[in-house]
Amino acid sequence: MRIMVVNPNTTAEMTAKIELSARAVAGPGTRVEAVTSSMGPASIESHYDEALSVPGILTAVRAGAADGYVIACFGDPGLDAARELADGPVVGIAEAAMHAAALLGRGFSVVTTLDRTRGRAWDLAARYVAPGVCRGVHACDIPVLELDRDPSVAERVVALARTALARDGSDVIVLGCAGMADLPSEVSKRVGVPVVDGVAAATLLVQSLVTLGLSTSKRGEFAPPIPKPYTGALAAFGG
Ligand code: 2AL
Repeated sequence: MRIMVVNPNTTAEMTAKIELSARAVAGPGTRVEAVTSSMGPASIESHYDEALSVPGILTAVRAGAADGYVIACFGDPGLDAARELADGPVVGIAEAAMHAAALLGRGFSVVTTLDRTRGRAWDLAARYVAPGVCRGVHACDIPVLELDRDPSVAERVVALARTALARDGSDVIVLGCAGMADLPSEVSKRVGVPVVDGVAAATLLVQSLVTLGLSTSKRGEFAPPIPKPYTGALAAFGG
């Protein structure tokens, strides 16, 4: 099977990290193709970035012709719209990580990038897990593109994870950015609890759904969008 992992930001170095994480867990019969969005912000760390990342994500999904799709940004941008477009299942990394974390303990804490991204993470937790399961969302105050450049990242994530576990009384850590996809083993070893990277979790969820022959229901809400003219810069998205 072919799984397309879409990096919704336009930074190819981050796509390479995402690809490694997805390939490390994919089964022998699974081809992982990681793609960098062709338009939009270099990193996604505001509602504005997130909104403007969606056309690039939908372009990639429309062109993808894969068996299933991962949206590899922790805000799960464009997830519902991608479900309307794609034939195969589509899973977001926050969605996958939070569902997986809920299977591993009574409660989890999210460790994310900038403080301003915490609201979106809380909104997604309210959608994906029962009240009280997400116990806290903590920001390490490292911008997304610094995750690759700052040598102190692992140290800071470990320190914040320890604080989060103690303060929230949680059992599991969820990494709140695709740019942290290289960290779960080291952080888990050092803090002593399961640490979930959403890129790996979403890749295996999509692989499982495809293996089960399951995909998004097209009965109602997620039916293909109604064709209509789009104007201006979005004219190509009309039908
Ligand atoms: C992210 C992410 O996963 N990719 C990106 O560009 N921004 N999430 C985040 N919380 O900063």
